[in-house]
Amino acid sequence: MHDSDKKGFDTKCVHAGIGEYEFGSVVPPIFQTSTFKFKSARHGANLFTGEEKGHIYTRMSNPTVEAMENAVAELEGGYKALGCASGMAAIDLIFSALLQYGDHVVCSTSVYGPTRTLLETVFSKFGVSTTFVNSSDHLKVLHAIRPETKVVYIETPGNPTLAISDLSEISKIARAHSCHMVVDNTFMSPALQRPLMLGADIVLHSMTKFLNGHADVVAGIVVVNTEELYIKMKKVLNQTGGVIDPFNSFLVHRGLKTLAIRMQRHCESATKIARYLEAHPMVKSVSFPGLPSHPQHEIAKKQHLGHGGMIAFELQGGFQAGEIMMNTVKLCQLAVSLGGVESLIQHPASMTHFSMGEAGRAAAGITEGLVRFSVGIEDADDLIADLEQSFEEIKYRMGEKEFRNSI
Ligand code: LCS
Repeated sequence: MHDSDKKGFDTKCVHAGIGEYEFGSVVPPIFQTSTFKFKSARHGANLFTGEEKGHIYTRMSNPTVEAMENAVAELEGGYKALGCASGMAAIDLIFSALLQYGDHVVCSTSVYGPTRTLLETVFSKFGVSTTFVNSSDHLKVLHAIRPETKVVYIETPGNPTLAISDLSEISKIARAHSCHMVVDNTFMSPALQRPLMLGADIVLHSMTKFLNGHADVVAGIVVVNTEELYIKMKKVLNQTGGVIDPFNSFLVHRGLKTLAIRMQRHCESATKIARYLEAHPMVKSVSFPGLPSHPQHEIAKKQHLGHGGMIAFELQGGFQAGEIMMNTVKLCQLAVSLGGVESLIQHPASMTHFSMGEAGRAAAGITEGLVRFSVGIEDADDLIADLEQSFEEIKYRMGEKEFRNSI
């Protein structure tokens, strides 16, 4: 057990990855440098052979980046982490490091659109095949595994439907078939779900979302549970070069300090808003893991420490009503991305999941009228008031009669 394992999660958020610095600086300095001077030719050579420890070149390692990586690894309970240029760069790193020609992947159907597209259009070119399954039914994962399956890739809650997959059950299946179990933990963050503790081998994040939390950085991270996996990933990252830069690392590290309290507020507000939406006559259905009506609510209770800040809902009045809502909300902003302090609303079928195509979306349960809401940390009552005035606009613009007919 690490000494830090004994500390509470909120304490770890504030202190993880922070060391002692020059001038007594409380905050890690930003080493905004591409390269590091050697003391001598021998010193440079020793750094390359590994006989001496130190930094050589920022694509290989950088102290500001390492501080942030150590913090995220500690929060996830992993061995080490690798900062990447984006969430997609993190996903690409995992597949590039673990797969080769002839290998097979089992992947959740409800994943961020470009994750599916990456497997279908890029990795397929290199002879990697993928079976997409509704991983909310863990037996579907089991039945999709073939002798050549190397990776089981799960996103839970899935983007944008918020479908939940049982991580303990699926990791048992992956282990029994010698597959690496990879989990995209972007929607929950380690404050609410720790996949490595539930049997996963690798966790990744789009740190663009909750980990940074302030909508001002694009970044990703891969957290691994063994030294062997770390060495494998590090070698590939060094060759492919999709690393995070020092300034973005600094910003993410700063964001991590408030992760626990931000997530607490996201959870409280999203629960209140999900209940409001579920009771609203103009809402057809609401998907939020914390509602008893969520199909996998029992699994969510088992593996979440809170149910997050993401809600998906379907309006009565379908696409047209959705379009009016997006054009009339005032406090909630119409934008893709999620997990920031500000509330964002978007339409997956025409935006984040457009690249999946209609068939892909249908298989993932993404209806044309689905609205995705990333609940920020504003006053929940202000957000509800904003939605309410938007519902009034829908009624007004569609006309009571036309609205009823479209239901
Ligand atoms: N994984 C999940 C679950 C995501 O939601 C995203 C981005 C990524 C990975 C990729 O991360 P990125 O490269 O953008 O840092 N999701 C987005 C979304 O739903 N709207 O805009 C981006």
